[in-house]
Amino acid sequence: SKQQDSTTPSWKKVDYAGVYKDIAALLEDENYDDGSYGPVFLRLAWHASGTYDCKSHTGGSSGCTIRHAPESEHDANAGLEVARRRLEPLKKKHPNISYGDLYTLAGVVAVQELGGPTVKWRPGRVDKQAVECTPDGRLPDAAQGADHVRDIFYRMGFGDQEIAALVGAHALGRCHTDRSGYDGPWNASPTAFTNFFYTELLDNTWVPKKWTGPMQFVDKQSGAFMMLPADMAFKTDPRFRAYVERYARDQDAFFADFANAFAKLLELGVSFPEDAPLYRFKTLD
Ligand code: DDH
Repeated sequence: SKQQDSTTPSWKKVDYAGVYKDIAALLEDENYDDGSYGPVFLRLAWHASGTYDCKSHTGGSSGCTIRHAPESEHDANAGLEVARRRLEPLKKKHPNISYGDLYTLAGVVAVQELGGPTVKWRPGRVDKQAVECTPDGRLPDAAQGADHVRDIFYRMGFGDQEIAALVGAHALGRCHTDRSGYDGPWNASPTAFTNFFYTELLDNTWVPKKWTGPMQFVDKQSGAFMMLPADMAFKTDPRFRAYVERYARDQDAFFADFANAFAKLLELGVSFPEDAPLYRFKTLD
């Protein structure tokens, strides 16, 4: 009834399994990148969430300020308008979903539909206005090493094992010279969620790329795959490396730890309604 409709919070009026399916239907496009929007959807979900500061309790996916300038224009977010534009028709189709819920759910869909683990997810984020944008500099700088990576992720409230698991997302997608300035994919199957970030990191000899672009590494043998300076920290730092060795050996351990750390990332700083259900969505087939 009308009465019920006006008292029901908007997050309860959304068919989230339906949104999941609609996002999944947007993943494939043979003319885009390696054929899937999954990697850039995942990067959007992560950058929407990774601004969290556990001391001031600011940032995170809750307000979804990543869609507003100036946060949308921070260097780290270059190229994410591609993902936002692709998802926009779903905001029209499901007007009661918040952007924070839509973008984080897109990350879950990407992980699951590209062959990764099931990721628990809850709705109920409430969008905020541009005045609440987070300051620049909260996301990691790819040019730096282990100390910087720890500073950034400890600020979100993560420990070394969780950080090492999260960076395994770099099995997916690629770097774009017109976005970050870096170039190339991390492995030969950038649209499959695997533990290849760890196996490639350990199995290859990585040498500085000879070019005029920013300092990055390429595999010595083929020159086809890349690592960021910040990625190399997971090979050179002994405490990170212990997890890298485990995840390279044991994909199930990686999937389990990634699923937990990624679900936590998407919830940083969010105060969910008490009755928000926890979803475990089924993959499409
Ligand atoms: Fe990342 N990432 N990321 N990343 N990331 C880039 C691409 C992708 C760093 C830098 C870059 C995570 C952690 C880190 C994904 C997911 C995740 C690019 C290239 C840079 C640079 C962007 C471009 O040119 O298009 C750094 C530094 C870190 C770190 O210090 C740990 C995490 C935690 C995740 C996650 O999802 C949990 C994905 C996916 C991509 C590929 C995007 C695409 O369009 O393809």
